Amino acid sequence: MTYANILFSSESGIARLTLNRPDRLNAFNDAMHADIRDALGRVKADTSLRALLLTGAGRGFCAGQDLADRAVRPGSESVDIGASIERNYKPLVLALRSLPIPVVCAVNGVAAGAGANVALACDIVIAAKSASFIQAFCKIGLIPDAGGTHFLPRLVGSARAMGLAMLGDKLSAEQAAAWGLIWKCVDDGEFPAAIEALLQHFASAPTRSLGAIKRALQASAGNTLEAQLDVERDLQCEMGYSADFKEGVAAFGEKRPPRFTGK
Ligand code: T3D
Repeated sequence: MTYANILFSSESGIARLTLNRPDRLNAFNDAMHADIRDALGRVKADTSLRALLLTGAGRGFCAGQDLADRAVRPGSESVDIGASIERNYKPLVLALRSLPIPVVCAVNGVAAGAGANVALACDIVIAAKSASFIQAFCKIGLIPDAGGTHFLPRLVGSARAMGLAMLGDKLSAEQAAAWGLIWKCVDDGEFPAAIEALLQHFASAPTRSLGAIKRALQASAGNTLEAQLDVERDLQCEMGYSADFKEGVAAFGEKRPPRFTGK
């Protein structure tokens, strides 16, 4: 499938989506959002997929909303940017969060504004050492969107979330990993191999259990302990009927590596 603003492919259980407007540091515009929506629809519909990679082309990951599309100046007409969030960013974040397969975000360079928060919406975020994260919104009089006010305090605590959001300073990938904002920071030279190894791992993992883990951890953010114990019971019940659970237990007993099918 060919798109104007992203690269998209899917093969051997792995879908790969690359934001592809490198001269604009892969900033989002309406056309790119439409491409992403279409590609994510294909990912959702393809039950053979076992992982999705999201990354950026060129030296940046994503610089957030394309500000060239926001022709506002002092004294000019205002733009309803809430409509843009409703149309583009909210569906994007919800689509990534609800995919039943692991979503790996390979942050290859700067991730700013909504670019940073779309990365944080993914399940496993690995950044190259030269990458960085910038809650750039306050520099232009906005608030973190694309889930930033949800993800930041949960990932790094309210003191760091507040500092990041109110100052808009650049956070290095190393510091982001040290703070627990992301899973890992990897030397630039080792970055492609590390991402590939992770994708190959997920391509032969028990996909249904990973999807259930994702659902359970997301649910925990708003649940009491008792409600969360119920979520765990129900999801574990589902897993108990899965082919991969039977294979996992059999492989353990036979002292061999499991051959998970994702079913
Ligand atoms: O409006 C709505 O829909 C609401 C939703 C809002 C969501 C948001 O994301 S708001 C936040 C928008 N993003 C930003 O404010 C970040 C703006 N960009 C930057 O601050 C810097 O570019 C970076 C810190 C990300 C990177 O800096 P640097 O020095 O590495 O690169 P650069 O030279 O600034 O950028 C390279 C080119 O990309 C440059 O174009 P040029 O001069 O070579 O022709 C620059 O203008 C362009 N670019 C970078 N970011 C954006 C952009 N063009 C359009 N929109 C951008 N966001």
